[in-house]
Amino acid sequence: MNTQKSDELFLKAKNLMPGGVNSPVRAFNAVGGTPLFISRAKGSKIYDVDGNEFIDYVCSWGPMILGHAHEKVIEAVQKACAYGLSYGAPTKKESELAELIKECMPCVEMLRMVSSGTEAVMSAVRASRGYTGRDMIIKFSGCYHGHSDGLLVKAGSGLISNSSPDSAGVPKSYAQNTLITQYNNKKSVEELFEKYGENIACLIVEPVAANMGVVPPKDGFLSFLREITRKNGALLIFDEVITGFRLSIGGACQYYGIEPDMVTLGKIVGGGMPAACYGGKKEIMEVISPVGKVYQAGTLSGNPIATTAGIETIKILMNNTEIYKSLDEKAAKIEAALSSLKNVTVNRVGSLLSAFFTNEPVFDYNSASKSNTAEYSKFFFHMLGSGVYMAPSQFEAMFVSNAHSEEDIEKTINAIKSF
Ligand code: HOZ
Repeated sequence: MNTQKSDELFLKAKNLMPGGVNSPVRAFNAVGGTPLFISRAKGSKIYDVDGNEFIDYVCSWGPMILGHAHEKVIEAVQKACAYGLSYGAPTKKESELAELIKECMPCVEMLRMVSSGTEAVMSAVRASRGYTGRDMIIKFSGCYHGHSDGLLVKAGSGLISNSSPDSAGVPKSYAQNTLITQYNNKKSVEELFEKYGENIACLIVEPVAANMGVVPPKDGFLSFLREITRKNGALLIFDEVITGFRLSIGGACQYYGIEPDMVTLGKIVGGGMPAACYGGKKEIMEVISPVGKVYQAGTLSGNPIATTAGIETIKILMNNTEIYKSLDEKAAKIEAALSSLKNVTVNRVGSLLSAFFTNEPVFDYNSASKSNTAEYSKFFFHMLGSGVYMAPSQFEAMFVSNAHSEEDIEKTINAIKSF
């Protein structure tokens, strides 16, 4: 495969941006090699600057559920651009988008638009603290909730409360209020509530973990989280940046039939453009300024172009919910092919899936970490060479879109089987 132009652009970019990229995983460090520089995308395909074509299973890390450059979305965005790109003032469209989200996710009685998933989670956590008057939060090892200081925290050894920063530049004091526990492990959650229950503002969880590879919740785990948070007066926050509008029109809340107190949604509410939101019960959301005392603001929040793309995308999904069945069927075929590989464990929920290069079950961060990342890297380059673009890391998800054709799926399956 000729990658000369990508290689040249990467050399130049490395002098301009840390690692040549604007988000670390794009640098291909986890698989080695040089990242492809993308020039365009349409439907199920993504094209690099050297003219190579790939079937895309990154889908901009999820939101391109309808495929790239969907005609209706692009048409609406182009029309909206003519009316101005940003006002920093309220628009009718913000309420239109909020109403659509509310209709799909009834637990979201009120919401606030922001620009990224990181911002949504950071603000939701602040709201939970403002609402409960408590400082501590619980997160799970391996669940990723963006890069705000209090969430870039890892478990320390020994004491269960001994968390530490997971990035240079995060003060130890920020880590102190973030309690880390194990995904799918009820006992570890109970221990934290027993010890710190009165100080815990919220428990935040990816209802299907998708940032340590895809790790589904065990039966009853999410309802257990619902019960224990309620019992202890803490808020349950579902981080649906990845699962929202992907597992079902009502996200993981609908898929698993659980009603969290708050939800965070990302990129998909902007149809892939920079938009995100957090929302929940009205009583909780009314702690946010200017009604309440929790401050949060942003010029680009509710940006008219991103809002337009979000409205169009969500409307198409709402009017065509059979898409979810078809996504599930396509992903199941890929799952079956991946499962035929030796020493591979496949986890899948709907159109989200991961092939872990380990023959042991993967149910939390420790079990995911046992994967053979060198083998994943070989697999990644084999797929790339076969015209299939997957996440350049063992610990990211594979996303199937409505634009993936039967032919795309067949080609993907053949590429998997020839590994
Ligand atoms: N780790 C992010 C996805 N889970 C990467 C986003 C990006 O590089 O665009």
